[in-house]
Amino acid sequence: ESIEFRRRTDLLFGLMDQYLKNDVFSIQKSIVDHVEYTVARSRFRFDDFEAYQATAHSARDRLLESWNDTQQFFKDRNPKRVYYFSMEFLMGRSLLNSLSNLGIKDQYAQALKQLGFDLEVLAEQEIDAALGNGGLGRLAACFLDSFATLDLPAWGYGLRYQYGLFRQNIKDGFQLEQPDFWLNFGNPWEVERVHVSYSVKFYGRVDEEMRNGRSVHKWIPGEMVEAVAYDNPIPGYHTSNTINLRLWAAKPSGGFDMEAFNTGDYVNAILNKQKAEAISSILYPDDRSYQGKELRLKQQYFFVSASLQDIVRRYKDSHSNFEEFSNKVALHLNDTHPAIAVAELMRMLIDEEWLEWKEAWNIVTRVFSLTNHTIISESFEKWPVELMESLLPRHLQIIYEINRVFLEEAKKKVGSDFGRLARLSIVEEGSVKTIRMGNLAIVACHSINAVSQMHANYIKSTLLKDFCSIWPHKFQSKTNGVTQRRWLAFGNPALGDVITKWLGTEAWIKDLDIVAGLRQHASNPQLHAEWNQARYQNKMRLAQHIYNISGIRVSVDAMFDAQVKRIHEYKRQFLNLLSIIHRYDCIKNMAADERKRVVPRVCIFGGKAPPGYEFAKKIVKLVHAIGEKVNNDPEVGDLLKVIFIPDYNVSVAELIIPACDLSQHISTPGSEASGTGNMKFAMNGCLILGTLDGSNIEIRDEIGQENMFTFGVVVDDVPRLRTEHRNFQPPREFQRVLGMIRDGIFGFKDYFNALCDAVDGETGDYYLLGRDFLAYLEAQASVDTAFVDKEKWTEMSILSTAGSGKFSSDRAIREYAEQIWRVEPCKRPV
Ligand code: TH1
Repeated sequence: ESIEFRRRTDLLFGLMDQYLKNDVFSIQKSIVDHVEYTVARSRFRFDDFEAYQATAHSARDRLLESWNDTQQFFKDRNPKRVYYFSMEFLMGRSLLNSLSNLGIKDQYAQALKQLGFDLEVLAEQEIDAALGNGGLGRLAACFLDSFATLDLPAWGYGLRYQYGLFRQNIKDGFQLEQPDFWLNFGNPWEVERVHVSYSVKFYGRVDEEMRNGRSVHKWIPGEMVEAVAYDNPIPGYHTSNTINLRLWAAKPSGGFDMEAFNTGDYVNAILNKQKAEAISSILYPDDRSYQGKELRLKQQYFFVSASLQDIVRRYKDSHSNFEEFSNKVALHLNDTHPAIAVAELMRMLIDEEWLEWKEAWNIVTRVFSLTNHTIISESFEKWPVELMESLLPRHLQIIYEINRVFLEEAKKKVGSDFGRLARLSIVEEGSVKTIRMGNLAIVACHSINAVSQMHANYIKSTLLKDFCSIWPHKFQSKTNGVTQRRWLAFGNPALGDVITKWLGTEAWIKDLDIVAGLRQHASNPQLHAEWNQARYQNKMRLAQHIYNISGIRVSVDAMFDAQVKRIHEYKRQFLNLLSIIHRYDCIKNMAADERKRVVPRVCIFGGKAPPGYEFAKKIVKLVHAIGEKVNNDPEVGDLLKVIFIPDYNVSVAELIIPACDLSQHISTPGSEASGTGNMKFAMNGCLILGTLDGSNIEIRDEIGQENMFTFGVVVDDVPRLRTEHRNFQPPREFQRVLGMIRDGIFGFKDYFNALCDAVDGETGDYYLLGRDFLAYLEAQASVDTAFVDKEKWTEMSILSTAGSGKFSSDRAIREYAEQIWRVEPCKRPV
C-alpha cells in the first residue's frame, strides 16, 4: 500500500504544474473547453448564455482550487471556527463578484473580448440566487464576503431552497407572484457532496430506559429525511482564502421504513418518500408575522440538525471528548429562526454523547450567540406545544427542562413577581400553549446583539426589558454593515476608479475607513467633474433600463429619487406617495412661468409586497395608478415621473443604487431595526432623506447632519403620539391628497380606501403619517433647494461617501469576531 501511495503522490506532484493558470490564453482555453465538455456545445458555435455557463465553470475551477486548499489549511491549523446559521442567504449573482475577488476579472474580460463576447453582457445572463427576503438575508451574504476577506475560519450554514423568493410580475399595475425556479439551468456555483449527508429525524416517540444506573432517552423517529450538502465556495478579496457556504437539500432517505415496502404498496411508498424533498423546496416570504406553519419548523430543524451533526463530526475528527468544544466552536443564530439548535445540541450531547445535563448546558451556553433583527414582536416565532410535541417530542422535553431550571434561577433574581416570570418563561400559557423561540435563544445564548445603536437602546427598554434586567451583560449592539466590494467597487466601477484615483490607493476596498480621505478634496472642482461624470454614466444606464421595461423616457438631468426595499406599512412608502401627489397637485395649480422653477424629479419605487399582505399589495397598485396619471399628463412633462421597477432583487439594486441622487429611508422611528440599503446608497454618494430611525442616526453622525436630510418625530415621542391621535387634527395638505385618492383622481376609486382609512380612520394613524406630513414636505423642499446648487450637492455627495467608512461589513464582522465569537484570522499563505 505504501508503494502504491508513493507512486500516487509522485504522480500528483508531477501534475502540480497543472494548477490553473490565469493568463489570457489559458483562460480562453479553459472557457472553450467548458463549452465543449461541460455545456456540450461546439466550441465553434455557442451563444451568450452558453458562453456565460462556460465562463462560470471556468471561474468555478479556480474557486475550487482555492477552496480545497483553504479547507485543508483550516484542518491542519484547527483554529476556533465560527458557524453562521441562517435561514436566508441572499447572494445575488456570482460571476463578476468571484472574478473580481479572485483578482482575475480583467484577464477574463480580455479573454472573452477576443472570443467575441462581452463579460458584462455575459454576467447579465446569470439568474440571481435569491434565497432570502431582504435585509436579513443580504446581511448574511455581506457577512460571508467579509468573513472570507478577513481570513476568518468561518462557515455559513443554511437551506438550499429549490424556489427562492417569488418573482414579482406586474399585470395592470397589480403584483403577481411567480415561482423562482432558479436551478432550472443548473448552478455552476455549487458542488453537490453526495457523500456528505446526514439523516434527520422527525415525529415518533421517546422511550426512557435505564442504562448503567442512568436514565437515558431514546427517540424513535416516525420519519427520516436525508440532508445532502451543497457547498458554495465564497472567495475573499485579495487573499487566497475561500470559505464555504454549506446549504442542505432534503432527499428521501434510503433504508428507513422498510415495512411500508413490504406491505406491497411499492408505488405509494416511493411517492411518500418523495415528499421529503418538500422540506427544502421553498423559501417562506417574510411578512413579519409568525404563522405557525409546520413546514417552516421542519425546515428550521432540518438544517439545524444536519449542520450540528456536521460540526460535531468535524470536531470529533480531532478530539476525543468535549472539553475543548467551546474553545473550538462558535455558533451564531441569525435571528431566532434557527433557535431550535439550542435544544438539538443539548439532545446530541446528552442522548448521543452521554454528557450530564450540567456539562451539556455549560457547553451550549458558551457556544451560542444570537442577533436580533427586529422590534416587531409579532415576528417572534412561537410554536404550539402540540405541534412541537408531535414533530420533535424529545426536544419538547428538553425545552421544558431548560425552562424549569431557568425559572428557578430567575426566581432568585426577581422574587415572586409572577407577571415578570410569565413574560420570561420559554413556555407561554394561553388558549394555545406555545414555545417562545426568542426566549429559548436568549436563555441559552451568551450574547444577544441588536443591529444598530438605536435598536439596542430600544429593545432594552421594550421587547427585551425583562431579560435585560436580569442579564444586562448579555446584550450588546453591533451596527450592521455592507460589503463595499459588491456594492461600490464592483457594482459602481466608474465611481470606484475616481475614488481610487483621488485617494491614490485601492486600499479602501479592504479598509473602507480610508474613504474619509476624500473629505480634503470635497470642494475640488476637478474631483466634482469626475465624480459627476461617473454618476452621469450610471444614470444613463438606469434611464435605459427604465425605458426598456416601461417605454418611458426619463431625463437624466432630473433628480433620481429612489425608495427601494420590501413593501411594508412601517417603511411608509405611502408617505412618499402622498408627497408625490402633493407635488403633482402643486404643479397642476401653478402658472406656466412658475413651473420653470420646479426641480424635475424621477420618483423610483421598487420592492416586493408579501403575497398575503393586502396593504402592501395596494401600495404597489397605487404607485402604478399615480404613475399612469402623472407620466401621461402633458402639463407635467419631465417635471415629475413616477416609475415602478418590477422584481426588485440584488441585481436590480446594483443597477439602481449607483444611479440615484436621493434615496428615502423614512420608517416611523422605532420600527426599522437598522436598514442596510441606506448604507449602500450613502457609500455610492447618494444623499439620504430619512427619519431618525435605525442606522440612519449613525449615518447622520458619520457623514454630518448638514449632508443629509432628516425630518419627523423622534422615537421617544412615538408612544405618546400614538395614544393622543384622537386630539390630533391632520394638516389640510394631508387631507387634500387623501381626498384626491378617495375621489378617484388616480382611478380604482374604492380600491385604495383601505390605505386612506389606515391613516385617517378611527383606528388612528399608527405609523404617524399625518403627524410627519408637513415636516416631510419641508424636508422635500430643502432637497429641491439643495439640488439646484450643483456644487453644493456634489460636495454633499462626496461627503456622503467619505463618511461611510463605518458601514462596511468588515467593521461589523471584526467586532463580532473580537467581542462575541473570539475567533481569529487564519490566513492561508499563497
Ligand atoms: C431586517 C430588518 O427589518 C432591517 O431593519 C435590518 O437592517 C435587517 O433585518 C438586517 O439586520 C429583518 N428581516 C427580517 C426577516 C424575517 C424576520 C425578521 C426580520 S428583521 C423573516
